[in-house]
Parts: sequence; structure tokens; C-alpha cells
Amino acid sequence: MKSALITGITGQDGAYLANLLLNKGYKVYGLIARRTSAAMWRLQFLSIDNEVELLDGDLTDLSSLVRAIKAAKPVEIYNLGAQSFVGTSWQQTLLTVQSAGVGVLHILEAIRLTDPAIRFYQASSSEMFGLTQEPIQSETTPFHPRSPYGVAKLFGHWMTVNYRDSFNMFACSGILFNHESPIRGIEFVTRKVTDAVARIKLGKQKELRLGNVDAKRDWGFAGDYVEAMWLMLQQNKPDDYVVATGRTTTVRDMCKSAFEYVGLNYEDFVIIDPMLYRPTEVDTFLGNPAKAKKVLGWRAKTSLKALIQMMVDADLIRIENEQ
Ligand code: NDP
Ligand code: GDR
Repeated sequence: MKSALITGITGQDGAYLANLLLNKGYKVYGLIARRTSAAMWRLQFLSIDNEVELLDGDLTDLSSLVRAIKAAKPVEIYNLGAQSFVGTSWQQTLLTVQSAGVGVLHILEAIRLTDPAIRFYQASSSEMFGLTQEPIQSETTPFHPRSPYGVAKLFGHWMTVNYRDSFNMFACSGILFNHESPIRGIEFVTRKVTDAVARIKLGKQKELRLGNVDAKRDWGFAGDYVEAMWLMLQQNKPDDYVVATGRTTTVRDMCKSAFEYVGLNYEDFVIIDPMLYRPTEVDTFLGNPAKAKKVLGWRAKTSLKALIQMMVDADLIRIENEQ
């Protein structure tokens, strides 16, 4: 049985990827920094909390990574762990850089010290493109990150490329655009909206405060995107891939469609709060997934409308059960 190790297994993508790998017959190990038992809610949502093996460790602690790799003996490592909320990266900047940036170097070093044949996936981000001049971003688009998070991710991306070139490691970087799901963190805008829509519909909330609703993002479904991660590690050679839908939508239109789904008009509830604007913003992201389609045979299967409806439905059930 093949083993895989996932960092960030308690996060959105970690839970979906663990589910995918279990269904493919892998033994799945997850690195977990034991902070609180509440961290297990996503694995519980997918009913796999008892099927994965958890190993203590943190991306800022190199020796814990070496120990985890020795225990799991993985053929593949998926590095999904990071402080991933862009907004927080201006407040907890060093922490973000340590997990999303230097943490990547730690795990690459841990692989180099233990078993350099392990195949490695790095969770890179469209945030690395930032202020790029190209209206549609692909693997060849120049980077110009706009947030400390984006800068940290770019360090991790280049370290991944460098370890591939320097040590012939099978290291891939997936440059993923925004992807969401019913287990998306509540701080991200899609889930903030779908949770609020459900609460407003059920009479438990009166308004929704948002920041820059003119920002445009290329949103897909996390369940689709973890398949691309796995596919990258099944190829004959390591490479970098953009993973996106190829469509972009404003926060405003995403929000409008969530309210419309439950028969409400967003304009009656949304309040624009300048305090929620970021120090620097990226107006538009739009990815070109042509390479992933051609080489990996991957495409985004879930439309934004279907995704938002799935999230609203899940939040309605969750909030009703709270009562
Ligand atoms: P989440 O924020 O949902 O999950 C992040 C995970 O990382 C959590 O399990 C968290 O653990 C863990 N983590 C945080 N700090 C550390 C650390 N120092 N050591 C070990 N683990 C740590 O993120 P997503 O699942 O949405 O994203 C997965 C990865 O993909 C992240 O690296 C993110 O930056 C990147 N990404 C995400 C995109 C998206 O749209 N979702 C797009 C592009 C890239 P805990 O819960 O205990 O804090
Ligand atoms: P993002 O996602 O920063 O793109 O990073 P987020 O959902 O936080 O923001 C998307 C856009 O919505 C605007 N916005 C708001 N955002 C939040 N969170 N809350 C609000 O109230 C609000 N109002 C407007 C933001 O300004 C932004 O333009 C996500 C993360 O998953 C990263 O880890 C990942 O790398 C990138 O996607 C790709």
C-alpha cells in the first residue's frame, strides 16, 4: 500500500485530498500541530477522521518533519500547510512567512535528508501574480506579489523549482486560483457570504459587512482542485501548473447569486465597510488552465453557481442544526 503525507490535513484542501487518496487506496498520514481538538471538524464533515493517521509536527520545526517522514515513509508528500488568509498576512507577517515561505524550505530539506525520491507537491498560489500586467495568468506570467502572503508563497515556489533543478527532486508547484467548498474557512469571502445568507434566511442575522466587492476572482470547487494535485505527482516528469476555471467574477456578483438562491436581494443586506479593505488589493485574477488540461487531462467540473448553491445548502443545514 502506498503512503502519502499531507501537511495542512486539517484545512479545507487537506481534508478533500485525504478523502481522494483514501479512495485511491493510499495509507494517508497527516501532519498536525496539536492546538485544539476542534481542528478535526473538516475531517469529521467528510467522515474520514478515523481513517487518517495523524503525526505531530509543524512546518516551522524541521526535526518534527524529519520524524514524520521517517514514521510515514511516504512516496508522496503534499505540502498544504500554511497561514493561508491573505488579510492576516499584514497582521501576523512573520508567522505567515515562517509557515508559507520558510516552511516549504524546511520540508524540502527534510525530504533531501531522508529520502530524495519522495514526490513533492507544493501548494503555490495565484496571489504570487499580484499586480502582474497580463490579464490572463499562466505558468509563464511574471510574478509581482501584492501581499506578505504572496511574497512568502513566491519564496516557497522558487525553492520548489530550485530543489527540482539542483537535486533532481520530483518537486511540483501547483499555482492554484481560489477554490472553495462547504468546509472553506469562515474568514474567506465566499463562505462568509454563504454563512451570512443562511443566517439571514433563518432570521439569525440582519446584515452582512463586506470590503471591496468590485474585486474579481477565478473561483472553483476544492474537490475538483485536489485531483489536479494528485495528477501532477503521477506524471513522468515534475513540472508547474496553473489550476483555475478560466472564468472570473466580482465579489458583488458572487454575493448577488448567493442571496438570489434563497429568494433575497443582496442590496437589502450588504453594507460596505471600508475597514475591511486591504492595505493593497489585486483587482482581478483570471487563470489559464490550458496546460493542466493538455498535460494532466484536468478541468474544473463545478460551476461557480453550483458551488455557491452547494455552500448555501450546507450552511442552511449546519445553522438549522445549531438550533
Ligand atoms: P486552510 O487555511 O484551510 O488550511 C491550512 C492548513 O495549514 C491547516 O490545516 C493549518 O492547521 C495548517 N497550518 C498552518 N500553519 C501551519 C504550520 N506552521 N505547520 C503545519 N501546518 C500548518 O487552507 P486551504 O486548505 O484553503 O489551502 C491549502 C494550501 O493551499 C495553503 O497552503 C494555501 O495557502 C494554499 N492555497 C489555497 C488556495 C485556496 O483557494 N484555498 C489557493 C491557492 C493556494 P490549523 O488548522 O491547525 O491551523
Ligand atoms: P483571497 O481570498 O484573498 O483571494 O485568498 P478571500 O476570500 O479572503 O478574498 C477574495 C476577495 O474578496 C475581497 N473581499 C473580502 N474578503 C474577505 N475575506 N472578507 C470580506 O469581507 C471581503 N470583502 C471583499 C477581498 O478583498 C479579495 O479581493 C484566497 C486564499 O485561499 C489564499 O490562501 C489563496 O492563495 C488565494 O485565495 C488564491
